[in-house]
Amino acid sequence: MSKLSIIIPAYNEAKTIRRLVEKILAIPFPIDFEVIIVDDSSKDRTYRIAKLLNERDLSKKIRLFRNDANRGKGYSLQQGFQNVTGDIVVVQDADFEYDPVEIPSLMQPILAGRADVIYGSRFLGALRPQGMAWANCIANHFLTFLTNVLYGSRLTDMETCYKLMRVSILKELSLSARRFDFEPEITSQLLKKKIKIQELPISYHGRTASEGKKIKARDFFIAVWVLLINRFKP
Ligand SMILES: Nc1nc2c(ncn2[C@@H]2O[C@H](COP(=O)(O)OP(=O)(O)O)[C@@H](O)[C@H]2O)c(=O)[nH]1
Ligand SMILES: [Mg+2]
Repeated sequence: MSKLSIIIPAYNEAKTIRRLVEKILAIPFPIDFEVIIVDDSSKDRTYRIAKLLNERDLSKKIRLFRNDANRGKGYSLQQGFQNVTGDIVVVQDADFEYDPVEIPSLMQPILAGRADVIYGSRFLGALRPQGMAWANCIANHFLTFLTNVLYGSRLTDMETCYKLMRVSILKELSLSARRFDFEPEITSQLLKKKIKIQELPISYHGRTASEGKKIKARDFFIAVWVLLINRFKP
C-alpha cells in the first residue's frame, strides 16, 4: 500500500477551496498522496483558485480536472475515480464540513490490513453534530436506518462524505449516480457485495444553506428511492 488519492468535488466553493487544499498539503500523511480536484463547472472563482494552487504546487501533488458543464457530485467523483493513481481513495467535500486532519487516522485500519472500507461517522460522537440542522439530522438518521433495515447492516452514518476504501474495491463497483444519489448507491453496492464497512468517529461542522449547503429535500426522496431499487435489483 503506497499512495492515497484524495478526491475533491467542487462546485462554487471559492470561499473554502484554497484553505482546504493548503491544509491538506500540510498534513503529514503516513504514505504518499495526491489531491484530485474536480471542478464541476463552478460559476464563481473556484476553478481559477484551483488552477493557481495547482501551478504553485511544487510538490506536484495536485491534479485538476474540470467538467464541461455542471454535472453533480456523483459525476464529478466518477471523473476523479477514473484518474486515481493511488491504492486508497477518499472523498473530501470542498466546503470544510469535514476536517482532513482526521484522514490519517481513518486510514490506519486499511494500512494495517484490518479493513477494506472505512466510513467516518458523524454520529458516533454525537446524535446531532455541531451545526447540523434538525431536518438534516433526522433525514440522516432515517436514511441510515433504512439502509440497515434493507441491507442488514449496522451503520450509524450512511450519508457521510468520508468514505475511504481500497481502489481495488472501488474498481469492482459499477456506479452510475450523478448527483447526491452517490452515497446511497455506493453504500448499497458495497453491502450487496458483502464487503464489510467499518466505521470510525469523525468531527463535523455543518454549514447552512446561506453558507452554501446545497442538498435539498428532494435529495432525501431520491436517496430513499435509490436504497429501495438497489436492494431489489437483481
Ligand atoms: N451541490 C452540489 N455540489 C456539488 C456539485 N458538484 C460537486 N459538488 C460538491 O459536492 C460536495 C457536497 O456538496 P454540499 O452542498 O456540501 O452537500 P452536503 O454537504 O452533502 O449537503 C461539495 O464539495 C460540492 O462542492 C453540484 O453540482 N452540486
Ligand atoms: Mg457539504
